[in-house]
Amino acid sequence: MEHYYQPEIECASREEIVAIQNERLLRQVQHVWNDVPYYRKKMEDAGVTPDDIKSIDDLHKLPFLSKDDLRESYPYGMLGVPMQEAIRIQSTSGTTGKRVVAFYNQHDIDLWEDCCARAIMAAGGTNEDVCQVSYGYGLFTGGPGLNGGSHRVGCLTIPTSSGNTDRQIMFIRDLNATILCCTPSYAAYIGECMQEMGLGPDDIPLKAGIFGAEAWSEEMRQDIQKTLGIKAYDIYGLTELSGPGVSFECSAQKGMHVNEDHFIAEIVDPETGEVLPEGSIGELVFTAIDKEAFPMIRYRTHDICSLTREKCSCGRTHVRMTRLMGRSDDMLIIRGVNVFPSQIETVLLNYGYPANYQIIVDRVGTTDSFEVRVEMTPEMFTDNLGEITERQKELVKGLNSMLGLTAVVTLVAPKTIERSEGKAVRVIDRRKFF
Ligand code: DLL
Repeated sequence: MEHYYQPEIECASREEIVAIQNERLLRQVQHVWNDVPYYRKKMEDAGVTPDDIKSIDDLHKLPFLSKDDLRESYPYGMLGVPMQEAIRIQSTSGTTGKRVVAFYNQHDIDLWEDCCARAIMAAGGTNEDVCQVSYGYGLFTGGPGLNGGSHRVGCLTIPTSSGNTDRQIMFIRDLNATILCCTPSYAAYIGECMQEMGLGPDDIPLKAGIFGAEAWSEEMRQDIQKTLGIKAYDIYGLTELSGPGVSFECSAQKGMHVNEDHFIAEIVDPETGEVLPEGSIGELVFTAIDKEAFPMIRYRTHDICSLTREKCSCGRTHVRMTRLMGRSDDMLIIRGVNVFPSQIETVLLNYGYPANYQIIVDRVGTTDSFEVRVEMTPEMFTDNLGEITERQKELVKGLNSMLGLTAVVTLVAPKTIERSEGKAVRVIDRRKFF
């Protein structure tokens, strides 16, 4: 049976959703015009006033916001409410060294937690469940977001945060955790540790996982589902728009429903910014139509995917985004070829390797060197060099047919690539330092 947190809105008709979006967009544009001088100036520069925005069809007239704008307006330039009303900040994990500080008032926290509650119920969660939140807590949005959602659903919530993997497994077993929330790479690592302890899927009570915050492939999903004996659901979000729960997967596991009563999604050409027709692959742009303290209008996410309005078997009517294919700024251009880490992961998993790998790109003279370092499974591990060379050749071929590029493949011993308790670091691009 499909569970919904707010069925009246999650399953609303297109007309109802558009009516909500029209009303909220107009209100939001007036709000930023009156209360956010930084964005008002952008509108004035673009020659747009609130009168020009009569419905969501006029959304494309509004100027984009980018990470550069957030840096420029840092720290308080995009704050949309009086200081007395703002109650929380969250901040990006800063893996790229560019911190974003986002603000919330109580209304924003409420809608964020509602979105996370929708995701938990879409993964089958109810107040009977025990939900272990193993995303980091603190400035990162993963822990606080899912924690709030879990409370709203009425799950017994275990706020373990990330790390201390033995304790994670102990709590899952002792407290009968049925839902696990963490990054997919950490879920895979928990699975690895369980295997080392001699524990299989039948030794733990988990039934579902809500995994996001980083790219992962369908093959990785299958692996995690098998090792932990669960159904694994994708969840997407970013700090600028509140955090996890901007979109989430349902029982169909075929893309993530965008919470359209709060966020309008567009797909644009990453180069030109032109809005692309439905079904095209491009950069996701979001407008938060209901958030007050940090009202993002047409925020460029750099995330690459496509949108579909095809009917979903779960009964939800909100538009779905596909699994992320990568980021326009994470996309590597190696010898002129566009490469997403997710493509490499797909090849590795297809050949039976674990998702523990690193992509190392460098510049040698005028050409790019491209190495993929891959861990072998304990079963593959051997000191027979001939066998290893054969395996490496096979992977070079597989990668070549996926990417049209020749890589140097280096197979390394099991457990030699550093594990992550949060977002995994897959790419080392040394070219940036020259
Ligand atoms: O990662 C929020 C989050 C927490 C999402 C927990 C899901 C679960 P940031 O640290 O601001 O926020 O990073 C946002 O992470 O633009 C994507 O590039 C990436 N990302 C988030 N979810 C997914 C996902 C959180 N499901 C950035 N698949 C986004 C792939 C994801 N990438």
